[in-house]
Amino acid sequence: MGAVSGFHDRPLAPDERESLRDAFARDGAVIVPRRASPELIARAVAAIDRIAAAGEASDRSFRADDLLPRDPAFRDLASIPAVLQLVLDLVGPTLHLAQSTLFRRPAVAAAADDYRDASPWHADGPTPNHYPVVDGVPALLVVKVGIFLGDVPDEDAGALRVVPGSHRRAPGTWDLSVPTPLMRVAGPPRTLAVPAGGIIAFHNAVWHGASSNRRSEPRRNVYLTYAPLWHRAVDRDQPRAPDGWDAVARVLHAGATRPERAFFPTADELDPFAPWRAAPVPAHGAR
Ligand SMILES: O=C(O)CCC(=O)C(=O)O
Repeated sequence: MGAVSGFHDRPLAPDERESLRDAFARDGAVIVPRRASPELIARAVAAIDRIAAAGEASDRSFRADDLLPRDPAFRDLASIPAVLQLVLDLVGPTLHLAQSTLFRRPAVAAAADDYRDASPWHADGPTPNHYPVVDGVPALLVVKVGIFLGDVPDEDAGALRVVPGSHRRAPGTWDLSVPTPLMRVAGPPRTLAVPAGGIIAFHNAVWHGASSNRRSEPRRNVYLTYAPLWHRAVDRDQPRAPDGWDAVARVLHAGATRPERAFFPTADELDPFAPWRAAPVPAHGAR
């Protein structure tokens, strides 16, 4: 999970693209060899502090979603060429942000009872059904990109930790009944230390977590979840069809309903198209 060389405006060279793709396939997480410049970091930090101060007491850990409308700095962070190159290589030719989230995590005891103070080990995606399993392994549906706006050298600073290779284990092989399920998953965790502006990309199925920040400086970062266009947004409402539209028109208008945690349309919601479809929609996990 290699070294960082250069700021965010420098695209990846072809050999960097290839080695990142290989490392991502093997480990399920990579450090992108670019970082946000000090100028972009300063703007993003100012935006996060402003939003956090308006939203909650500053000694609490803080989270906000749907970032792009909130500040141009978030739009710049979401448009980093190296990240777009990597995500397009991994996810396919169309993209949107299914979710964007900021964290501001100060080191205070007051935050210790707050889930945002730390993130327990987990894999991302719909709960409890998970993303589909294809050929025995969880499909790559989204790539989550964490951009850290200060130095995060170790666990004391709240560094992201991953279990490399855990994205290649199907949900049925996870043992959630033990206190440290990761130990039954794939292998030992790895701490991803990054410099200020550092960028980490990871697979939806890779096990990850982060400990509390025990340093004096808050850990500020954003997580950007890049997904194919058909994947639903998780942090903002789908458009709603007016009452009275028929089922086909409602689905065409981006979904008739938005059940809680609906990451993609369910088979039920696609039913209106059944009469015109050549073959039934396969169930999740089916070949
Ligand atoms: O706290 C963190 O940095 C990790 C956040 C996380 O695991 C998540 O958003 O899925």
